[in-house]
Amino acid sequence: MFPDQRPVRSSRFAATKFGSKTMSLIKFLALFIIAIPLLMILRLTFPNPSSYLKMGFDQERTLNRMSHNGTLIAEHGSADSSNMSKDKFLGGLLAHGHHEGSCLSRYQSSLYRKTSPYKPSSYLISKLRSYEELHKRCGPYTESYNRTLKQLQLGQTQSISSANSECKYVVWVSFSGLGNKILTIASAFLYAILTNRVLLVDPGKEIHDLFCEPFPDNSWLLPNNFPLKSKFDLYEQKSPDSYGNMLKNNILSTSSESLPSFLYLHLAHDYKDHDKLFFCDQHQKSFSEVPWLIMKTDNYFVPSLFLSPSFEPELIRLFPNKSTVFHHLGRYLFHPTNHVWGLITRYYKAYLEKADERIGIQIRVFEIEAGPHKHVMDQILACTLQQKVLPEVDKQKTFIPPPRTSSTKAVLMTSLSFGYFDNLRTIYWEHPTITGDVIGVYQPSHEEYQQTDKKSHNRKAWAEMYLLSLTDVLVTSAWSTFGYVAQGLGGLKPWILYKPENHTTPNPACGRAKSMEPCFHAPPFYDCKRKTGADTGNLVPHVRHCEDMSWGLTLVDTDSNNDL
Ligand SMILES: Nc1nc2c(ncn2[C@@H]2O[C@H](COP(=O)(O)OP(=O)(O)O)[C@@H](O)[C@H]2O)c(=O)[nH]1
Ligand SMILES: [Mg+2]
Repeated sequence: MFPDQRPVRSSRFAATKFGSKTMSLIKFLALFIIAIPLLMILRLTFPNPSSYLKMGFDQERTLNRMSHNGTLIAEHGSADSSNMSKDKFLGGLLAHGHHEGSCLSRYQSSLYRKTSPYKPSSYLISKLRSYEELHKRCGPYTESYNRTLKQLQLGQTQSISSANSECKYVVWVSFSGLGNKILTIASAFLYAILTNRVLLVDPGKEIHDLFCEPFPDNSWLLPNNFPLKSKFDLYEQKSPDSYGNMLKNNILSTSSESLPSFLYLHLAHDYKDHDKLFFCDQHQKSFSEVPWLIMKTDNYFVPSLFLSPSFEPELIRLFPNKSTVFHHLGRYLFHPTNHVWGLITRYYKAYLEKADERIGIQIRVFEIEAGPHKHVMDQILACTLQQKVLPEVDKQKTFIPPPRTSSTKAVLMTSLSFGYFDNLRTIYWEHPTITGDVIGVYQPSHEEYQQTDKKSHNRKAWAEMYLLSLTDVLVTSAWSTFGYVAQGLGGLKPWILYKPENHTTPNPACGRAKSMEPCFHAPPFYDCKRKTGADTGNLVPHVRHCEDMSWGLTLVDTDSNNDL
């Protein structure tokens, strides 16, 4: 201790003793002066403080309860809450600059999902940011949009040299089931990125009700007064405006000197050989300057883009892990609106959150007769028991004392019918499991049949796909795009229930998917270079045939480090 410190301390002491009431008053005034501007700033930043505080409280509660990799998060959530806040933008995938309250799911999804082990590449992130810039510049009602629209309204045919519009578009036409819609929007978006086009989405009856706007500064929805909109429903395989039919009828040849202002691309499951030339580089080049491409598809056509020599290098830079295309694009594009987010979070908190393990079972039956079918129920049991997704029950005993290590498993079943769920739930209620595990079985809805035009039906379908994607282990049905969406968003390689033939349970009942990627159900089998038929599932190691559909194509990773 230095001698000159002592007087200072004693004088401080004297000051404390001196007029303590006066000091308190000064402190109070100082605090008051500091607090007023602070309160004003808070008030301006969060106009509704009660909702903000409540949101923070809810998030904290979720953090404290959620389990990651089977272990409960620390009571105060400190380690994982920093992890979570770091991942709020999904490793840079999501842009800053959105209004959070208008789309709670965008930044709250990280509270319900495990952090993805698959990181988006920095190249993908930079491409998304530059796409957002392009969309801002060219989106609906911008000057560029209005100018490009004029060409369409005048029905102009333009010379290739004068084409070069500043903004070019791919218009996605609403078509098919919700699962297909989600997969095809992602495909069209990737195509837009690869070709420097702007994606505009036909809102149909439900898009705006189900999904938040994905891009920060301008809408992705095609304006209602778009001149060709009334034709969308009429577009089909035989449409004379389609690229395939124009080629076939020699109205448009690849060496054509002039370009139409728009082309209809028919890429639906019933498309013909001329339509499939879309996937050939020389044809891509021929319509690269057409300002408006109108696309109708029910197919996840991404795997075939990887077979194009002009797209492939860019695709591999964007997705070094090839099987993560839908995983990243899906998480970037599809954020449930607040209404659907309510369906998801209430259900999750009520039935799934507290379990040690969450198991999703998605049952989609492509039979004409209404279910439930015995061969399907047998298949569900054979698959889940043989693959140890669920424990066996002991039908002889009425009670087995649970061992110390027993866990609770929440099974989320989704299906149009009630019967499969009712059956499984009854089995685990009436009998104890041999492991002592306690199994809860839950099904959010049973809508009986597809009701594409009904708002509440579509909301439930989207909520259920999303809920399935929040599970730890997933069982899906072959051929189902509903299941593909769940596996892709969740980053899960599901057990696939193989498609039953002749009302018979398949043997084996299911198999593990090689990839979390969706399957392209109707790919072309054509070698564009040699102009001859080819098995496109056998050309490169990362484009293979799907497990659930032998002629389909899917992306797989070939490196062992991606085998997560
Ligand atoms: N809520 C709900 N709807 C379903 C379910 N399965 C099928 N649907 C409805 O039927 C439609 C089927 O089309 P899609 O999503 O393309 O799935 P896919 O037919 O299995 O490929 C869904 O979009 C829903 O409208 C289900 O498990 N739950
Ligand atoms: Mg479908």
